[in-house]
Amino acid sequence: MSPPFTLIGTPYSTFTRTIALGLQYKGLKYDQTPTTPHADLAKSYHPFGYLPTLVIHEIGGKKVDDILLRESHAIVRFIDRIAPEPSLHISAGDGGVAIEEKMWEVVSLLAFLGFPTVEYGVVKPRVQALDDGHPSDTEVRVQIKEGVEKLRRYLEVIESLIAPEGYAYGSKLSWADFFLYPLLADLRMVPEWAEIASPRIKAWIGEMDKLPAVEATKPGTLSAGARP
Ligand SMILES: N[C@@H](CCC(=O)N[C@@H](CS)C(=O)NCC(=O)O)C(=O)O
Repeated sequence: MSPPFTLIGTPYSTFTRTIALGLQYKGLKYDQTPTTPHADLAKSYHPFGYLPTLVIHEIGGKKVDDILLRESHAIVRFIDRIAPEPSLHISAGDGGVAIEEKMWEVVSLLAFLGFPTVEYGVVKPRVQALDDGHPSDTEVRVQIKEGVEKLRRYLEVIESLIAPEGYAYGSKLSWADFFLYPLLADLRMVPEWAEIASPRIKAWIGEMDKLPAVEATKPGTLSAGARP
């Protein structure tokens, strides 16, 4: 029997991995169709060729005409509705926050600013240079200097918004962790990680690494040595 969902997107894509982490964590069965952004396949699922799209074949055991759900926030809402447990939400007090919506504040900062700051500012140019053998290490450091500083400040802000230990909200795993993990797992693969990642961020990623969902979604990612 084929699974009720198909996740469209290369495992290398950070947003795709966020959704894969959620599906895995909640025990939802899915196939994954790898594609890079803006490839014909991606465009056939997403009106702007972005990743991911979740193709819904079945809801609650009932077959439906395939529904294409795009945009990670919409997909997360769907996943939460059909599989509320185990919850990836927080409650007031978790990680010291006053209200539960603080998790969505961080998710939004990660989704809208995290990708350009981590990936375009640092990881992609650095990986390209490592793969091509040029520009040299010295040259690439100059090229991404501004991006590295921006990322350092960005991560300081994120760190100021999360709990001092454990997951982003202490003992409560949440969507914030699943939006942050793919970005920082990529960052860990480049030399800038050692300069930028604070002890808190390193401890956080160490906790995340222990999750079976993290292990299950690793193949095909930069941290597994893959390329898109
Ligand atoms: N708003 C989208 C953003 C998704 C996104 O940026 N995905 C990346 C891959 S990880 C992408 O498709 N990028 C293509 C581009 O930036 O042109 C969402 O939340 O799903």
